[in-house]
Amino acid sequence: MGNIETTLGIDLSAFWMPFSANRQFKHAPRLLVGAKDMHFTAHDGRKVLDGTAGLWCVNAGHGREKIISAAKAQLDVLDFAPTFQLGHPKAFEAAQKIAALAPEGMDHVFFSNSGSEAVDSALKIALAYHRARGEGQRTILVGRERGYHGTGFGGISVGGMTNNRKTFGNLLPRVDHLRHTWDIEHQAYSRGQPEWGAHFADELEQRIIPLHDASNIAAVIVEPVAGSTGGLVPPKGYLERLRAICDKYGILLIFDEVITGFGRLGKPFGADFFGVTPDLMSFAKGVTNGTIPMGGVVASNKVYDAFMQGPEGAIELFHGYTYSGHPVAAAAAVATIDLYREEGLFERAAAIAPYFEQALHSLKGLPNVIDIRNLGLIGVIEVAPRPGAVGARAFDVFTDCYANGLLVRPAGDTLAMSPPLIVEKSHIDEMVGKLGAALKRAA
Ligand code: PXG
Repeated sequence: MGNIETTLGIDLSAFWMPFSANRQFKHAPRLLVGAKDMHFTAHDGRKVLDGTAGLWCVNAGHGREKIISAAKAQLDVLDFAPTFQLGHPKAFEAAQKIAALAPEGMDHVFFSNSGSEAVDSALKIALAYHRARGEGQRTILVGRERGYHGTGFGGISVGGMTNNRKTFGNLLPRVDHLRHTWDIEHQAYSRGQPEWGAHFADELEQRIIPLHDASNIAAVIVEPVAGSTGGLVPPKGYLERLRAICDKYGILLIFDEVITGFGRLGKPFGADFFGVTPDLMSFAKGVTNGTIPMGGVVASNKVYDAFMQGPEGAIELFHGYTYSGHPVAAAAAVATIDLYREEGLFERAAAIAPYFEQALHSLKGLPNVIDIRNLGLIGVIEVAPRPGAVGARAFDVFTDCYANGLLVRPAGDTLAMSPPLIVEKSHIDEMVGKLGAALKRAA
């Protein structure tokens, strides 16, 4: 520990790191001090290939001049302005850009500062929507096992990741969960969407609705592709069925697009990729290319219009954040979305996805690999857990890759890759080569 601290002249003790083994990290730190395009620079000057776009957010690659200069220019003009009963131009411009990118009929954007706040905002909008329409008894929120919706109390309640939930209980009182959509027996090594498993959506109509009655259910929230839990790709037809059942019973469908938004699947949103339009979409991460925190909710016109009733002077939604539509974040979002379009990065992701898929699946047959899943620029390798030590093998692969100049993301016994959309074939070859070598060593 002394080495890095002496080299960099910093003390690591004060920062209580999120989702991290603090003591282990502080004994063997991995510090990143710079980044450009596809690479981080580690504290010792080594280049580390960013196989994960940071945490699934730096979709245009690091250090993009256009975004950085837009944020700097905004700071010079207007560092902060409230958006409660006041406004500033960039927030409106950013909302307009996001709405233009979103599926048809989804023209309104509520801003938060993170994905967790985006999810909690979406859940609150769903509850308030039903109340505004005189169906205030619709308060049940339905999530899914292995879902990740951030770490707010709403998000962990509808989420389905055990470690995130067990300590904090199920704090929303009225929540249920669909089962997750992964089944190794029928789906292992699917390339893209599994053929089998659309029927998992029927649980909504066959178990959840009969149990609670549809008249009490506000919304169903799912990630189009479950990201953090290990890239669970929806079976063909699954999301379509969820949409149809929600429509039949007046239940709102929320897509949590925090990972799938802004080009990860080669389209603006997962909704576009799958051709299924939700009522609400939460987003974050790629909206500013990770430069400045920002998240939000895109609402369908149906939802928004339900609020725009009654006296004009009435506040329609008692919800918001000091930094909703922060000028610097809004400026970064505008520049980011322009950059995605100018460089055709979503199309680029779609074009290189088949190469990525082919490369990933070449790892089949390596020691302990039990499944490989992919869609767009999401790729996940699942390894068998070591007996009595869940996650240890994947963590070893992660540290081995890092030591050899590649960043991958371990979660349980999966290793996720989600490179920036500027990734080249040579980067993909390097990623798969280094990961393969680490997998062999991690036996
Ligand atoms: N929804 C989804 C689908 C997410 O993936 C959030 C909400 C929460 O976003 P914030 O900005 O509050 O963190 C996320 C976040 C990983 C990893 O390793 C994934 C996330 C965050 C950190 C790590 O998979 N996703």
